[in-house]
Amino acid sequence: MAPVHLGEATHCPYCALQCGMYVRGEAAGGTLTITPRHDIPANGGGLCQKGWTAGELLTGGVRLTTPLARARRGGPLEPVSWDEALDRVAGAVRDLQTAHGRDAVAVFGGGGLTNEKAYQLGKFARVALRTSQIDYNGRFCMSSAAAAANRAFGMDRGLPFPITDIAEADAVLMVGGNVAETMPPFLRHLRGTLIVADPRETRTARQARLHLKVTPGTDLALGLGLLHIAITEGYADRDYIAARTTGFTEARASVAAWWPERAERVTGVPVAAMREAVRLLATADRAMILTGRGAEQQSKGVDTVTAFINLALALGLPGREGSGYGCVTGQGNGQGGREHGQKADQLPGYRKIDDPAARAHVAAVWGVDPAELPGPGRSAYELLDALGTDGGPRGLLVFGSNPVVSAPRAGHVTERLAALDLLVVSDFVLSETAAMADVVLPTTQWAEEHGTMTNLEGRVLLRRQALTPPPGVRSDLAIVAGLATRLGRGEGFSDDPRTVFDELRRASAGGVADYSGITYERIARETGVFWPAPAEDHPGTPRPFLDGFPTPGGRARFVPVEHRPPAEEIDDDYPYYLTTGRLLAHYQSGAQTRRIAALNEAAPEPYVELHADLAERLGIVSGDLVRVTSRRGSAKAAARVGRAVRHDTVFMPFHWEGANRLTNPALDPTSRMPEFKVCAVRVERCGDGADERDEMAGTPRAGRGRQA
Ligand SMILES: Nc1nc2c(c(=O)[nH]1)N[C@H]1C(S)=C(S)[C@@H](COP(=O)(O)OP(=O)(O)OC[C@H]3O[C@@H](n4cnc5c(=O)[nH]c(N)nc54)[C@H](O)[C@@H]3O)O[C@H]1N2
Ligand SMILES: Nc1nc2c(c(=O)[nH]1)N[C@H]1C(S)=C(S)[C@@H](COP(=O)(O)OP(=O)(O)OC[C@H]3O[C@@H](n4cnc5c(=O)[nH]c(N)nc54)[C@H](O)[C@@H]3O)O[C@H]1N2
Ligand code: SF4
Ligand SMILES: [Mo]
Repeated sequence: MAPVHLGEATHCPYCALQCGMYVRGEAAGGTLTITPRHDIPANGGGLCQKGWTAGELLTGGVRLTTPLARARRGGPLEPVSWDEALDRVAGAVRDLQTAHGRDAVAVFGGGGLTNEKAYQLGKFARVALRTSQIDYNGRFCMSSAAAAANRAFGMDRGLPFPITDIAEADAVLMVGGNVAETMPPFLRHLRGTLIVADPRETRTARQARLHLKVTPGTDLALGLGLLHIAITEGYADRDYIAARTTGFTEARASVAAWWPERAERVTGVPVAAMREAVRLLATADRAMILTGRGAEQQSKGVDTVTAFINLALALGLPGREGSGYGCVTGQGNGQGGREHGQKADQLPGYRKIDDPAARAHVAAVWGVDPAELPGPGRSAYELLDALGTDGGPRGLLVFGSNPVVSAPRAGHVTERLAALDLLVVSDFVLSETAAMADVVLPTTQWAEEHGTMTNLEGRVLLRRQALTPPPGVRSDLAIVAGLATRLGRGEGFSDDPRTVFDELRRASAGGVADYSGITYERIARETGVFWPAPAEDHPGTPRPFLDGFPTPGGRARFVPVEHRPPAEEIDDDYPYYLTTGRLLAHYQSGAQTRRIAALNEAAPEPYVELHADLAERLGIVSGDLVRVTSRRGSAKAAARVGRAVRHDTVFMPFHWEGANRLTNPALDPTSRMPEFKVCAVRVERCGDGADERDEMAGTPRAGRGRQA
C-alpha cells in the first residue's frame, strides 16, 4: 500500500452506493475538501448532501479521542488509557466466560465495517471468544432479500449486474425503495419507465410513470396479483421458463386464485394500475425488478421478495443483459458484511457454519480444530432480546451499530442492554448505545484507514487512507487484535488491513463469495473487481447469471409462496398502520449525521407524516405535537400533514429515538428480519408543540441503566 499522504481517492463512509470521492486537506485544525470521483460508475461524479459533508466528523470536536470507562457501576464515563480499557474488557470477558460458559459473551457487528473488520470480528468471536453468539445489524437490512435470492438463484449478490445495466432497462419496477432519498446518485441510472410500489408518494414515486400506493405489509399479495395477470394475459416467457427455470407449474398454481380484484382488495392497488404495471414490464425490451427495504422488512420479507423474483422469472428477466432482479443493498458494506462471517450462521466466503466441509476449510486457514468452532448462534433481534436473561449472554461487544435507536422494540432492547454485566462499544462518537457502555473504545474513521468495501453491485472497492488519525484512537482491527492477545489468542490477529485481507482471500477461496483473486493493487487498477474472482487472472464476475444460475442444475427456481397479513393488523384500539424509513439528510440511527451541522439544519427533528384527511379527523395540524402509540410503547413527534401518504398510514423516520419504540419485532421465519415496515398504532394530538420539542430532538443522554 502506498505511504500515507494527503489527498486520496476513496469512497463515502455511508451507503451501499459507495460513491467515489477525493479527500484532500488536513484533519487536525485544517480544512478538508471532499470532491466526487468520476471513475466510479455508481456515482459518476455525483454525491449527495451526506457525502459532501462527510468530512465534518473527521475534523469536528464531537468525536471520541480517548477510551472511556466507568470507575464504578452507575458512575460517569471517564478517560482511561488503552491498556486499562483493553485489560478491563479482557478481564471481564474471562470472568464471565469462566462463570457462565463461552456463550456468555456476545458480539454485535455492522454492515458498515470493511471486509477486513467484518472478517476479523467473525474470527475473533469463533477463535478468541469461542462464542456462537455473534450477529450484526445487516440482519435488519439485507437478510430477507439475501435468503430469497439464495433460494431462487443459489447466490445472493444484491445486484447481480453492474449498476449501469439499470440505465439500459426500458422499464423498472421498484418495490419499496426510495432511492431519491436513500441513494440520490442512483437516479442517474433510472432512465426507463419507472413504476414504484410504496405507501407514500415519495420523491422516487414522483419520478415514476406509475405509482402503486400499496397498503403496508401487502406487497406479497401485490406480487402474486401481478404474476397472475402476467400469466393470464399471455406475457409469461415460455422459452425462458422451459430453458432456465424449475418449478413454474407450482408457482402458477400458487397464483391461480389471485385474480386481480382479490389482489386489489388486499393491497389497495387498483386493478387497472396492476395491469398497466405488468404491461409496461412485459412489453419492454429490457426490464428490471428491484426491491428495497419496504418490501423486505416484513415478517414475510423472504416470501415477498420471492413473489417478485417469481414475477421476474416468469417474464424471463434474470440472467439477461439489461434485465433482471436485484435488491438495492443498504449499508456501505452491506454486501461484504454478509459474506465474511459476522452473521450467526456463516463463515467467510458466504459459507454455512453448519456445513462440515466449510468448517474444515475455514478451520484450516485459522489453524484450529474444526471441532473447536462453535455452531450457529442467535439472530440479531433474538440475541438482543436474550441479553442479561437466564441462559442469555451477559456481556456484549458492539462494533458499528447503535441498536438503542435502530433495533425494533427499542425500549425493550435498551432494557436488555442495561441488564448486561458488561457492555463494550467501539465507535468514533458517543452514540446512544456507547453512552450506556461500561467501556467505550474510540476508533478510526473511514478516511483514516485502508480496507475494502463491497458495494451494492458486488464490486469490491478500495477504501484508502487519506488522513493520519488523531492520537488516542485505534482501528477496529487493532482493538480486536489487542483483545485477542489479552485473551491468549493473539496469533492470527493483525492490525494491518492488507494482512487481514490476504487471509480473507484464502478463507473465502472456493466459497460462493470467492475473493481469492482480488488484491488491493488490482482493485486500484481496475476500479473495483466483481466477486467471485477465484484467481488473480480471472476477470471477476459482473453478471454471474448470464450463462446459468449457481444452483445444482444451473436453473433458477420458482418457489411458490402464500400471502399472509402482517403480524399485527389494525383494529379499533390501534387503527392506523405505522411505517418507517429514511430521509436524505440522515443516516440510520443518526449517530453520525445528527452531529453534522448542515444535516441537522436540513432535518432537525423527528416527525410523523399523516394524510390531510386523517389529520382533520384527528384535529391535528402541521406542527402540532402528536403522540403515536403501539403495543410496545409511545413516541412524540411533530405532525407533518400532506397528501403523500395513504389515509390509513402514518410514517416516521427512524433516525431519532422514538420510531423504534413502536415497531414490532415479529420476525420472518427464515431470515429473522423484524417487521420494521408495518405495525398498528394510535395517533393523538398532545399539544401545539412548543414546550416539548427539546425532549424529542434526541440529544444523547449519558448513563447506564437508562430505560426508554
Ligand atoms: N439518506 C439515507 N440513505 C440511506 C440510509 C439512511 O439511513 N439514510 N441507509 C442506507 C441503508 S442501510 C439502507 S438499508 C437503504 C434503504 O433504502 P430504501 O429501501 O430506499 O429505504 P427506506 O426508506 O427504509 O424504505 C423505502 C420505502 O419503503 C416504503 N415502505 C414502507 N412500508 C412499505 C411497504 O409495506 N411496502 C412497500 N412497497 N414500501 C413500503 C417507505 O415508504 C419508503 O419510502 O438506504 C441506504 N441509504
Ligand atoms: N424503524 C426502522 N428501524 C430500522 C430500519 C428501518 O427501516 N426502520 N432499518 C434497519 C437497517 S436497514 C439498518 S442497516 C439498521 C442500521 O442501524 P445501526 O446499526 O444503528 O446503524 P448506524 O446508525 O449506521 O450505526 C453505526 C454505528 O457505528 C458507528 N460506526 C460507523 N462505522 C464504524 C466503524 O467502522 N467501526 C466502528 N466501531 N463503528 C462504526 C457509527 O458512528 C454508529 O454509531 O437500522 C435498522 N433499523
Ligand atoms: S449516495 Fe450514499 S455513498 Fe453516495 S454520497 Fe450519498 S451517502 Fe455517500
Ligand atoms: Mo440497511
